[in-house]
Amino acid sequence: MDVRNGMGLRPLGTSAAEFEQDLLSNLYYRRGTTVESASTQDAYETLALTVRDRLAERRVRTAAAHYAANPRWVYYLSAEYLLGKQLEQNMLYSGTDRIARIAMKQLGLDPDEVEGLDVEPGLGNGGLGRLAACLLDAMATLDIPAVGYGIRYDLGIFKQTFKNGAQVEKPDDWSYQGNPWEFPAPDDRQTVFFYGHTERDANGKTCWIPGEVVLGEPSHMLVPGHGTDTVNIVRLWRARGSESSFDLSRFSAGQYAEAVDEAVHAENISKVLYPDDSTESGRELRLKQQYFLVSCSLRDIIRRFRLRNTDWSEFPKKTVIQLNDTHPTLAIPELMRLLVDEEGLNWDLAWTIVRQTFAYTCHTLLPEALETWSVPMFERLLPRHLEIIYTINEHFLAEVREAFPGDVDRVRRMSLIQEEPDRRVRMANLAVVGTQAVNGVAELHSELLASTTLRDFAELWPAKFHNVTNGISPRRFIKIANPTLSSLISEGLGGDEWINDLDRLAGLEALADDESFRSRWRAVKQANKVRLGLGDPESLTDVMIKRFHEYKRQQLKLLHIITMYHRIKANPGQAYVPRTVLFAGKAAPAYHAAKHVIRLINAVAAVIDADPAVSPYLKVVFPPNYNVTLGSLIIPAADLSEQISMAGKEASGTGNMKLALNGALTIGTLDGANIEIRDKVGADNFFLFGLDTPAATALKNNGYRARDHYDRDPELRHALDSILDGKFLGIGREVGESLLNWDEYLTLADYRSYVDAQDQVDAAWQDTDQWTRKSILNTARSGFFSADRTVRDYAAGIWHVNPVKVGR
Ligand code: T68
Repeated sequence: MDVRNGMGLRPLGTSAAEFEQDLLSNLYYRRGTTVESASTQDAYETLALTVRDRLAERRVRTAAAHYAANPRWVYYLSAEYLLGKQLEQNMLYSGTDRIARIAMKQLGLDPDEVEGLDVEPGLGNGGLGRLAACLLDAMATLDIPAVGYGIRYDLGIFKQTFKNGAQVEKPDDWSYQGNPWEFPAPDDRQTVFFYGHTERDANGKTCWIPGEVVLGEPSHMLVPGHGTDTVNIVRLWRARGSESSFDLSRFSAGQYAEAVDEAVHAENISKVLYPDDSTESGRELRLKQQYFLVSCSLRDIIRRFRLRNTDWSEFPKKTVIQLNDTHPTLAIPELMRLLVDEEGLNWDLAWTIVRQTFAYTCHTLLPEALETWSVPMFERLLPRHLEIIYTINEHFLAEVREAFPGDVDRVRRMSLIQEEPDRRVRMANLAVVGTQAVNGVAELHSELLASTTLRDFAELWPAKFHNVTNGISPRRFIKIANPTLSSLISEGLGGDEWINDLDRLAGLEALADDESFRSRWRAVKQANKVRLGLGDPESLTDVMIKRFHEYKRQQLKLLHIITMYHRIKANPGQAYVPRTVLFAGKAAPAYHAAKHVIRLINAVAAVIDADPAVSPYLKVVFPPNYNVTLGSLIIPAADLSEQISMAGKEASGTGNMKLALNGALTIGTLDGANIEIRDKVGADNFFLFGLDTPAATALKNNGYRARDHYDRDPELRHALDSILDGKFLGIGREVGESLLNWDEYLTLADYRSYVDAQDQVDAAWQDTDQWTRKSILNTARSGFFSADRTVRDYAAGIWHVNPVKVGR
């Protein structure tokens, strides 16, 4: 029921004229200005509020429906969210995109200029953070009662700039102008403890006496579903000093810095997102962030539980908490602490509840990316949690000893505490022990998890291990990102139901053989290249967009570019397939090897650009500051998708799915979700190369020598020599030397196979009709990679939740 009826509130209109009225009203009452004197920022904020108001009503109804249903909830805990810009999405979901633009024009405002002020909240690093956003979108679209919990970092992922081709990081003060999408909820603030010590009272009850107290203040953003009235929320916590943290006496004594010391210290917790990708920073502040997120969120979850329930035994029936990697794993000992110390439950009952409540998604295989925390630091910061972890470990290791009598080595490997070379808490082990389900993010990844990284655990509890292949939001990554292709698809399929039912794209298969459809498909791709601002729309647009990491092998792509360069130099007269190679992505600020690769790419780009014999055929571009917004512009323009990680290293990848969905053909290894993409789109429509996981593992185990490949392959030698000889502005020797002398990720071993596959790409490109057919088939067969399917898999296999329909 529309709550507003009972409140005597007028429903918001759906016409452009009514929208215009509401714009004027919001401009006047919320911004305190008029059309004549409004700045573009005023106009933007007003537009955002006017759109937001139209979702607020759905939000109220959603909350009412959820309250009435008292359903089983999904709580998604993630240290990162890459939500992307909100305005365009919220206009689409509220059905106001058309009327908003008409209304703005009526008021003499330039819609593009106004919408251009929308800022992307960059509260994540890469795939893991974007996955969280795609899953929230799909949960709302599928009417699943869900709340996302995260941290409201003041500074998001750094802004990347280049200085002399090298990455330079700038802070990202994303909400400097405010954030109109956010609803602050200071009433729901929570208190978080750190440091201190534990004491036991006469009854043996444990009490934690904290050394620092910090407040967590929540605000939420709306997470609307598409084609439904459900509007869920993502609740983000910001750290605040408590009232007593401001030292008035010091201030009065003129000690201004000291007066705010404690408050600043507290607020630093949510100051900045750690820009690490797969490497543990080891900083205490990061552990503090993790506990801050977990402590605030769990108390909020319990507060919500109590709105409708009283009995703790109901808790796991009403609650499933999904841990997005190990970052929120402290939720396991924290819930134990709340149940045992604060609620007085006995240990066994509490442990049963905890285990039934949690599920854990693992996003990596790299052993160096598995989080561990030094015991002394952990003990100082979270003394009670360490005791709890020790007790969990005692019980758990007893279980292991019983299942595998005499297997001391296994006990040592599985322990929640690493003993050598130093004592550390192993978060992945804790996450497996404290949950009812563990999943990898693509078929291969889940198999490798169970057979390598988490093998001991899979042997103990085989039924606990699941696969849920990642997916992407079709709303954001085709409907919004690629409007022209979306229109063509809707026309071809006779409707736009495919946006919420992506398997329907299969209907495009028949059109792949239709000459006129193919030529329109091509025209869309070309228009998207023009929109992106790349030179020649006829050239093959070859894109590698992702975080910079050695295992992802941007350096392999670079060796191929240098090889093309040498071939053109050696035979300038010949005809070559013109290519525009586009790189985009950030390197962690402390990851020097990755930053050297960035610098070398920019140097190679400059050398090629300055060479008139080569530049007509080859262009390398590297726009800075890759983010969701830039990705949404690049992906629709891509012809070729580079997914060239060393087999067995990329857990899944999701950019690979976005590119295939938008009609790019993949050149890739048998890694992560590439395998499933190839299975779906067909081997003929995918360029496969390189060693598979068993072959790569065997090669590494049998003493890999990169130099053998260098010695044997003249083209490879030429490419590497040119780097080592400083032919590219003297940049990149570190890259060359690391490849030649070590090559951790088998770049040289895969070089020949990769370059040959690229030659096949060139040959295929020359048959325009065939290429377009393959492109259409890639889109037609990508339905599986919808995040809606991913969420259905979680719902059926792990969460066991049902949708709740929001009534009118
Ligand atoms: C990515 N992981 C995987 N990690 O690399 C990718 N790590 O294969 C997968 O598709 C994606 O997760 C979604 O499952 C990450 O993005 C991080 O960003 C990260 C951040 C902090 C610490 C460790």
